[in-house]
Amino acid sequence: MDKQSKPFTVVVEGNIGSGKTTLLNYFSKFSDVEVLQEPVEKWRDVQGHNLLGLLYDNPARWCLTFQTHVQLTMLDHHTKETSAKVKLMERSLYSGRYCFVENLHQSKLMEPAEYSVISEWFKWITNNVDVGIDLIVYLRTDPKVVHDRILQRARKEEKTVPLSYIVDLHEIHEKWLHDKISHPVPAPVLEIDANVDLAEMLEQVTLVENQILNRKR
Ligand code: DGT
Repeated sequence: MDKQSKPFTVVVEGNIGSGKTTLLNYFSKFSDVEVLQEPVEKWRDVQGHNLLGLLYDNPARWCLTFQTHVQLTMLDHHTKETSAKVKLMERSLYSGRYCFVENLHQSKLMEPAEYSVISEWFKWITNNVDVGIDLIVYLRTDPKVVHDRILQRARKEEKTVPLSYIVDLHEIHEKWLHDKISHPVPAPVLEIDANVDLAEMLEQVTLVENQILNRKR
């Protein structure tokens, strides 16, 4: 396939700790799939600044800066050219805007003027840049299950994440991708039960592998 053809673009969505990285790692073994992991490491070192750390330490001060940077790194992934047939991305511009920005707005951590600015950027990008996607894989979880996983993996910036934050993010993902009542859903949604342990989740993934890879069989 030449560089200009558009790949079948799949985005993996789900709460923090739902198993997105595990799913992406599984697909990295396929030669015709380009896997784009979420650039958490980039967010931890923006010219020496740990934006993720700043966000969790003082969300009201840093959330606009953080979301602006997330939007840039996601735009980079959406527009990245590839010769692979399938592009598999961890999260997207859409979950940045419809889940995280929305949650910051609803919880009043983000100022209304800041919400308007980031929303205008999002609107401009989606109206003027080809950021279309073909499939959303939604890893569906219970908040308590992922909260336990988050505490267990002990990423230093996340050590004080309260269950209530995970519940809010869960509800916002559900309204968007399961109930489909809050925001536009930009592609068909394939739901996977990600409450089970991650090895078991991968077994379910193998059953729908052809659908994720847009293969006929
Ligand atoms: P996984 O593999 O399902 O366990 O995925 P995680 O938890 O490694 O990745 P993710 O995207 O759920 O979250 C990574 C960290 O970055 C987590 O502390 C939440 C934060 N994060 C990710 N995207 C955004 C965003 O757009 N806004 C905000 N405020 N935080 C975000």
